[in-house]
Amino acid sequence: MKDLTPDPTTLDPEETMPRDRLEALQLERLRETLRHAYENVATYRAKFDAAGVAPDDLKTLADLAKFPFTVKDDLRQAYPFGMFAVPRNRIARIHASSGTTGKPTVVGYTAQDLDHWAGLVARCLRAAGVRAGDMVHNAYGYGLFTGGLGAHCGIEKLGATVVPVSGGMTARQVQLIEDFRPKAICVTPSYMLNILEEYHRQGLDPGACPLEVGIFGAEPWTPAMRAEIEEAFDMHAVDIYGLSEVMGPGVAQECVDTKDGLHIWEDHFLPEIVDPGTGEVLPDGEEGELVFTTLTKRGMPVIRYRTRDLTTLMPGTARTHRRMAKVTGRSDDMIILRGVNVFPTQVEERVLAVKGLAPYFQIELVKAGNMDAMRIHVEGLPGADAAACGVVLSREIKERIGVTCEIVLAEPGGVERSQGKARRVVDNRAS
Ligand code: DLL
Repeated sequence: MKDLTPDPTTLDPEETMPRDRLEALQLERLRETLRHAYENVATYRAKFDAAGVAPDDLKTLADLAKFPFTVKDDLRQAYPFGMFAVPRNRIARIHASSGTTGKPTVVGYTAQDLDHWAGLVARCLRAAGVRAGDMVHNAYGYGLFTGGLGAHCGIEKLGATVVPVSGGMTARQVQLIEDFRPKAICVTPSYMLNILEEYHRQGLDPGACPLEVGIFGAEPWTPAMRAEIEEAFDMHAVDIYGLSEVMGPGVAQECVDTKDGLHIWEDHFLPEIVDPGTGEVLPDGEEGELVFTTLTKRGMPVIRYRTRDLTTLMPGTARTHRRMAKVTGRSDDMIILRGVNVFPTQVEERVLAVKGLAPYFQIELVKAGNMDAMRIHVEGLPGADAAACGVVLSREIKERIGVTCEIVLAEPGGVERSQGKARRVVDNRAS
């Protein structure tokens, strides 16, 4: 793999700002954001009033802990535009996340918000080793999902060439990669495995593909998955994180030269880690739920937004901004099986560790009498003894995760393939 370390002189000055200056900037922006939200959004005004706090009560960054949290349900209650902090006609673009039930969560951006967003995604791409003039294949879905357009505008902002492919039509994705010869790809890691399978199907060598780096996000993925992709394609695989409520892709990015967690762009987003049960703020280094306050968004600022994503904050390395560890999972995706907490990422690690199993899996939850049970659907690789691999997987899961599960071996191609964000868990307990 090539050394893609960016030229340090091309970084934004904010990326390497000394901590004291960064924190002074955060405080100034935070004060302004609290005022803007309180004065223009009924939900924030009501919440602050009920908690007995006002924007002027914030004297230090630590004072943020006095302010109430915002949760997804607050955004749903305000559907569609109640969280906007500027008149509707100043909103330049709307995105929405589908949500599994009920109404989508709507987010809005002013022209300036869009400009910041593009600049931050450009920053992410540069940290991943992409430079002006490089070509980037963008396979994140276009539309209301923030992935496609979010990455698109960042690629353009960096001065790179964007190929706006969107998701799906995997055979065509491979053809375009082979014919256009992009240096980088933006896509979910699970869909990259689909692309890998298509390379094999077409009899092409993925190791000889033109890609040098993949910017993978929108779902949790493990170091084992990084190794799988890097080895198969002979390319770097780095992590990009974000969520629509806070902006979209580009809230945090892993640097290609260190691959040691994701730098959160702290000049625009203030992270906290809280105990998911009590809401108490936890010190850096402890795992908990990630909470974000935006520092520059005007269209739809969010104050102490509970992401449900579980991670740990760590000091900066390649940048002065703090890092977050790879997301373990969402608290809503946690499976509790006979008292043991299980995340799909733990299953992913175990499936990828068994040589002879294909890197696809799906977890099915079922009822066995009164108890919940977990089935794991997997496939053997061509020529492997799938049954023996299944026995190894079941033993590994028992030993390393501490739960008993049933392994269901599917025919090659039998496990559902990701079309974007992988559906890792199917809950059939009610049926
Ligand atoms: O998934 C934004 C995005 C697009 C990020 C493309 C990166 C690349 P939502 O659809 O609102 O936005 O989903 C946000 O996806 O709260 C996490 O649970 C999960 N997620 C996003 N990035 C990562 C990541 C986009 N790198 C939700 N690792 C978040 C783990 C991630 N989970």
